[in-house]
Amino acid sequence: MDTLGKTITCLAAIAWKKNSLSLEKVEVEPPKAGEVRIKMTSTGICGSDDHTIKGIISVKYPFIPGHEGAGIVESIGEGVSSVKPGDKVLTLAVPQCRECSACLHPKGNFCEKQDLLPSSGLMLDGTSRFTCKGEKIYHSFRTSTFTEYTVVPEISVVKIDAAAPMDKICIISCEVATGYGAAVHSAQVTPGSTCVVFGLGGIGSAVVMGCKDSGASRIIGVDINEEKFPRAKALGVTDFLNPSNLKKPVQEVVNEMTGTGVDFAFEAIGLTETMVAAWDSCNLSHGVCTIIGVSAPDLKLSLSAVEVFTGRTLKGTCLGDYKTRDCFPQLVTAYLQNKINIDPLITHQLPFDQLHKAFEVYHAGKTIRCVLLF
Ligand code: PAD
Ligand code: ZN
Repeated sequence: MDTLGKTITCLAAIAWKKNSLSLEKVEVEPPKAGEVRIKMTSTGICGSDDHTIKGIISVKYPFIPGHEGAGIVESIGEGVSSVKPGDKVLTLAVPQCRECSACLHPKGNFCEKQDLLPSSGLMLDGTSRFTCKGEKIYHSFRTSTFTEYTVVPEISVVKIDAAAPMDKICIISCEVATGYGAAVHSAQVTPGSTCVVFGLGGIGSAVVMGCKDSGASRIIGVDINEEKFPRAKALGVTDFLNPSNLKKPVQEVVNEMTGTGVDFAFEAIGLTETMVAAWDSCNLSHGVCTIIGVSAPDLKLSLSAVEVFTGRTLKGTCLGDYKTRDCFPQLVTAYLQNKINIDPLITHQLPFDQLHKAFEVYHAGKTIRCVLLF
């Protein structure tokens, strides 16, 4: 069927309000200038999607969730030059415009054209490409991957190697870049170092993989769900802590176990109490605490002020600090060349129309990543 220039009616997930997700027939308009319409092939369920559906990350309702996506370009709008119909692509929750202060800074990656903080739910021209039952539907992160077709700005999409296996590769656009990248690129974990990872879900598991690949000698994994421990052990966790079973705060236990606190701590949950615990688990002089988890916008961290001057580093990271369009294709190539093995990070795959089942297994704490296939 020739879809070029036409509105496509297809299946999509819509969050009409907080905690309500339903599969609907939606109309997806053709891409405007500088935009790309993608036929999705796979998308992962990330903790951040759960945050948007629950309203922890503030978004506009009704919207189509999803950001960790892979697909094939169906059509392009006027002026688009970096991708063409038929290209395999990844969607980018943080774009790379290559013009703003973040993109021009050698280390910056939080492009000013991002739509997370704050979220407009609209394309760059201030309009939406989705409607359902006559109502305008908002985008999320300008990616909205829980749909058979989506429209994204050209700066939010990148072409990848044509040999990439589309049923797996979607997780490189968030889980792998974020978690693996937090260890190998943001914190730059050193050989022989000690690490603690708070949260052993999708992102935390990818952090563990990055710590292990960087040669960490001890990796302490912290999670309240012990079902996560066997897989985390296979990825490289050497010691486990379940804070619910401890008689003292988890950071005290980490400090006792390591003697002086860890060299590298990571928070991959999104709770202020675990962010503070990660910070307090770090070696006072040189420990590096990397916050990955996303919390609600009104929350504040409370840290002991006198313990800040001692030399520790507190750092946040978004998508592993990678410049997304420059670096994500390289991560895909690294996977194809067997330099990173992302396969153990995917524990479940389900057809897209079983989205509700996928969220059930996610909420039951059974998954590392569940990938939906179109
Ligand atoms: P997930 O739900 O797969 O994993 C969260 C894990 O935390 C689960 O294993 C839970 O059992 C565990 N957990 C929950 N509460 C506690 C607690 N009190 N103590 C210990 N463990 C606990 O989510 P995810 O791994 O996909 O995402 C994790 C966070 O990372 C989430 O906040 C998400 O928004 C954030 C994220 N950040 C970026 C970024 O670029 N910074 C990208 C993607 C996700
Ligand atoms: Zn994500």
